[in-house]
Amino acid sequence: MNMRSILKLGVLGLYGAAIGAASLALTLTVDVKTAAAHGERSQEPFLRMRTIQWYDLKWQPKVTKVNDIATITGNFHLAEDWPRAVGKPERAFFNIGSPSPVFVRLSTKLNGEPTFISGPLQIGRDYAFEVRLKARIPGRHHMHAMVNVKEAGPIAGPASWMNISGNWDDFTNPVTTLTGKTIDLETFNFANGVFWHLVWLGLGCFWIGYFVARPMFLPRSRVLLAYGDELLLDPMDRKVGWAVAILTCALVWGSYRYTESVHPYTIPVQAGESKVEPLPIAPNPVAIKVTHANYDVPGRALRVTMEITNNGDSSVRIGEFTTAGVRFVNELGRKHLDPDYPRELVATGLTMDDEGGIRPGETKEVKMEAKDALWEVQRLMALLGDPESRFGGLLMTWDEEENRYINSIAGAVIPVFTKL
Ligand SMILES: [Cu+2]
Repeated sequence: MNMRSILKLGVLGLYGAAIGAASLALTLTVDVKTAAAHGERSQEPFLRMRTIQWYDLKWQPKVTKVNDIATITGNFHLAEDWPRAVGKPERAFFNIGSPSPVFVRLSTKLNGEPTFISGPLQIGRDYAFEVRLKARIPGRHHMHAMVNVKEAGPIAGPASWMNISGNWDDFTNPVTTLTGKTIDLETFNFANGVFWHLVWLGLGCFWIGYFVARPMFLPRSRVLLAYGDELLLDPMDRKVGWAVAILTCALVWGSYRYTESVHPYTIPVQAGESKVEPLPIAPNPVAIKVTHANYDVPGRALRVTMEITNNGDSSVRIGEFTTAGVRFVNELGRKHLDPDYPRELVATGLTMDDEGGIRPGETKEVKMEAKDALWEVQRLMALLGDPESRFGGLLMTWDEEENRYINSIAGAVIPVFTKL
């Protein structure tokens, strides 16, 4: 290495140090606020529109005190038009998306069954969920229902703001063990956890440090490759190796013996697979075939042409189109809208070319328009940049007896820049 490159490296190093010092100083002097949302809008539209389709979500109550119980309930449908690019829900886990553990999740039920491990979910079917939460950290939190799908990642549903008041220090999470002892999970064996982290961290650091202090990994590896291991075999290395191996085994064996003597009755953490039957298929006299769809870019409107067949004996009318948690409603849909649903996810611009409804036995072509700035605000129309530009969502219709029918619809979207 010549003088010039040493100088160059030195200057580079100085730059690095200066940037590090500057960012540290900035963090300390500027009042850095924590992020309030999760970037859910940057999740690809096909993930939000054509995988898990959420409906009837409720967050109750929206204001709690530390230690109070809240619930999130609702339903979801697994879209028939599940994208090819997304892993199939053969192993899925229902969860809640929140900014750190602001609530403690006490229980999760899918279709009434306790679900604490992952398992398969069926495409084309529906599930009802109920999550019980205990308020832990005060603040205003954005709480999402969420399904983690293996090979697809977390698929976040709509969120509502939930407020927690009070003091974090007052939080307790008591449980009664099998032997009748009551412990507080918030603080139970905290020091023990820290102790064991330090023990293994210390041993690991010693092990790496010992070999780093001898010739470093790369020179060792080159010697090994060139001359074999004879040259590298130091009697001291062998002794240290044996000592660490014996110490590790002794620590593992001893700590297990000790734990068994202190807690003689334990059960392992449960693994396996949850097997939850989907909700029974509800009778639905409405059949829908999407024949054409386009998105009016300047007008911010999705226009869908559908052939709707009513096989029932009462005429039906469209009231809501919901996608990615955004609910487009007309007057009929608004009548059935939960007033507690987050306002920022409700759009009123749902219209039909003919509001007359579909009579029993009739097959009718309906042109629906869902128009709102939310398409852009929620960045849903980023789907026009995808190699597979398809929309998806749930279309809700009501008959004259106020029965609701839900159809999952999907289709290719063509962008247009003028009204056709
Ligand atoms: Cu959020």
